[in-house]
Amino acid sequence: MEEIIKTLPQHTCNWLKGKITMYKYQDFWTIKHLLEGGILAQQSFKAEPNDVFLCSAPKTGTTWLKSLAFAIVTREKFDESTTPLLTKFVHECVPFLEKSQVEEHENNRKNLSLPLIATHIPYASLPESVISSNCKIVYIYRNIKDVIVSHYHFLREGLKLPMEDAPFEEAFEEFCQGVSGYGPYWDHVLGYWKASLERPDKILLLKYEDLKSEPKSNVKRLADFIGCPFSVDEEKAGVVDNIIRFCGFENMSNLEVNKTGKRNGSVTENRIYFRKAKDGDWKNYFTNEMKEKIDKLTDEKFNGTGLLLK
Ligand code: PAP
Repeated sequence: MEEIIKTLPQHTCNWLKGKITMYKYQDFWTIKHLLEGGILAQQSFKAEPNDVFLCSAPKTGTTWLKSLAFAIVTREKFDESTTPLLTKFVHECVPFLEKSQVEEHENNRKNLSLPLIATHIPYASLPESVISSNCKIVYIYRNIKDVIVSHYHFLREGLKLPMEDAPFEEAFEEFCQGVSGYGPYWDHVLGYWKASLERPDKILLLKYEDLKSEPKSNVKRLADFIGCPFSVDEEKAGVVDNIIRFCGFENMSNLEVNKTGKRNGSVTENRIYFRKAKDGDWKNYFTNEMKEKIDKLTDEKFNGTGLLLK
């Protein structure tokens, strides 16, 4: 592993006081321990046809998608007063491919019959078995400007750097150059988007903003797609509405585990995954020049796709 990593292009993030170095592997950037986990997964992870992959670039709605999918697939086992989401951080309820061991997936499959696995790995670099097993993939993406702001705060807060010590303009420039978690972000979205056109029955694309504006139809789409559709009786009984409310930002960000907890063996506080969840927060950070620059870049990359990231 060290041998592979040594040969890769590196970038040290100056705006983070040099405390984070990213490595470029197979056309995407990430930090060392996630890269190691990703390479191990590429070498040894065996997907099964019933697995459901929850894929995303960082800060695009991963935590939300995981809670919704977890609540949907476990709804017969748990209700709102017994769900593990009450006491366990979402990212521990749904295993993360790059961080977990093969045994963890096997235990989850056996004990909870949980088919969910999350990853940030771009489509082209997924372990080969994810494609060959023909398992389902849900991909969430979000307005690039809000992703940039969310990404900025997440890295900064993870290192406990105050805003005055972490210049946003530099973070912005770096993101524009493609150096962001699993970036370039455009390529991440395009990879899953193209795959969804080729395999529409296996890959569902959801947009963060759509999930917000029309939660019910999108949550039902998600449930249908992952093979756990809501029955008419469930809908009448308010099960869909309850899942939307429970997994909503207001409720999740106020659960004790998400306010004060930390992940096992991690110094990162769970609360940094729940910041504002506001559409258009970028307006508080971007200058006109920044807006024009990112819009132009996005237009160039997405020309002809019909995808809207702005
Ligand atoms: P990750 O990829 O590191 O797991 P991810 O969950 O994708 O992070 O992104 C976090 C963003 O989702 C935060 O956005 P913000 O910085 O603009 O506030 C976070 O607030 C938002 N978020 C977390 N949970 C929810 C939720 N239940 N509903 C809506 N947005 C959420």
